[in-house]
Amino acid sequence: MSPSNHAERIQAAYGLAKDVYAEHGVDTDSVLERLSAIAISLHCWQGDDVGGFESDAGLSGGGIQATGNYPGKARTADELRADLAKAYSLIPGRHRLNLHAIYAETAGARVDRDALQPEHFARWIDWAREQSLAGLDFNGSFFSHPKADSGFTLASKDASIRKFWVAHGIACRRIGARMGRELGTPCVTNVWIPDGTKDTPVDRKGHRELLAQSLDELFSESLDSDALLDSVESKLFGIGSESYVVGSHEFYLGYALRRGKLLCLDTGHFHPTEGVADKISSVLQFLDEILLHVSRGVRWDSDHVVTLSDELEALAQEMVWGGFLPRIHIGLDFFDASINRVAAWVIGTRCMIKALLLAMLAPHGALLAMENAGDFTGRLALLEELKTLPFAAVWDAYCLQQDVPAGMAWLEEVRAYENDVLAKRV
Ligand code: RNT
Ligand code: ZN
Repeated sequence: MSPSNHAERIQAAYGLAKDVYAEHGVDTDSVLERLSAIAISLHCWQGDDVGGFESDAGLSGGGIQATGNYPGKARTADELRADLAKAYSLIPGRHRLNLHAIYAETAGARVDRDALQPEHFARWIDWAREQSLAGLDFNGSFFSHPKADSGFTLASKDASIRKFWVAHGIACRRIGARMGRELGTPCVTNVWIPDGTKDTPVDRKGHRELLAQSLDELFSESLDSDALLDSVESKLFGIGSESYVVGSHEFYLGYALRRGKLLCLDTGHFHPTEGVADKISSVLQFLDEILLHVSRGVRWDSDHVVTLSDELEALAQEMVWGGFLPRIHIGLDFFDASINRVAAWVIGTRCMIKALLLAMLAPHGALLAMENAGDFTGRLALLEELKTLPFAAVWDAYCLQQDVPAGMAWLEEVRAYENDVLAKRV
C-alpha cells in the first residue's frame, strides 16, 4: 500500500472509531491532545545493559542483572545517543531521558563517583536540548564499583564507605539540579542502593539507622525544587540480598513521608502478586508526588520489557482515573539484552503510552456512576465492552498525528538501523 493510501485508511478508521467512542461519551480528539502532553522518562540503561562508560567491565554487583548477548549494544555515549534518537523517532509524543551517574563523560580522565561534576553531563544536556526532549532525570549509581563490593553502600557499617557514597549522592543532586535548571524542568534524581544480605542477619536495625543518617546527610544541601526533585526507591530483594534489604518499602515510605521526598515505586520490587497500581491512591493520600519505575517482572524482578499486560493497564487506569497524572513521574526501568535494544525501548514505551491511551478512552464517569449507584452488573458489562472497542484505530491515528510509524512499520526502521549501524559494532 502506498504511504498516502495507508494514511487515508488510518484516517477513515479513526473517523469510525471516533463515533464509537463518542457514543460512550468520549471525545477522542481531546483525549489525543491530553495524551500528547504526557512525558515518559526513557531509561538510558536499556541501550547498553546498564554498563555505563566508566570502564569496559560493565555491570557488576548490585544484584541486578542483564541477560542476553544480542549484538550491537552501545559502547560509547555517542552510540547510545544515536540509538536513543532512533528510539525517540519511533515513539509518539515528547519524552524525557533518565540517566545514571555511570554515563558521565569525563574525556578519558578517571573521575571517581564522589567527584563527578555537572560538567561531566554537559553533552547530555546539550543533546537533550537539540533533541527537544521534555527533560532529563538522573540517578546515583550505587553499584558496579569496588566500594560496593561488600554489598553495602550508604548503610555500610564502615564509615569511610558511607562517606564515599554520601559524597556521590551529594554530587548527583548537584548534577540533577544543573540539568533541571538548564532545561527548565525539574530533574527527578533517584536514589536506589543495593544494600542487603544473602542470609539472615542478626542486625536489621543497625543498617537502617545508618541508612537514615546517610540519607539525611546526602539530602542536607537545600536545592531549588524547580530544578531538582529527590526520590528514594525501595526493593524487596535482589540477587545476593535475598534475606534482607535495608531499603525496604516501609523504610522508604516512612522516609519519604517524614522528609518530604518522592517515593519511587518500581513495579518489579514487590511480591509477584502484589500490584503497584493499588498503591498509588494510598500513598498519594499523604505524599505530594511519586516516581514510577515501570518494569515487568517474570517470576522475579527480572526487568523484562514492558508489555500491554493487565498490570500495566491497571497502573495506567489508577493514574488516569484517579486524576493523579500531574503528581506522578513516569519512568521506565527494564533491560533486556537478548533482543534488539532499540526495539526494546520502542516496544516498552509504546506499550506504556497505549496503556495510558486505553485508560483515557474509558468513559470513567459512566463507570463511576454505575458503581456509585450499586450497578455492579453494568460496571462489569461496560468494562468488558471497552476491551473490544476500536482502540487500534485511535492509536494508529495518534502515531500518524505525531509523525511516527503506525502499526508495525516502526520495526522496519529498527531493522534497517540494525543493518546499517548496530551490526557494524563488533
Ligand atoms: C534496581 C532498581 C534500579 C535500577 C536502575 C538501573 O533493582 O530497579 O532502579 O534498575 O537504577
Ligand atoms: Zn528501578
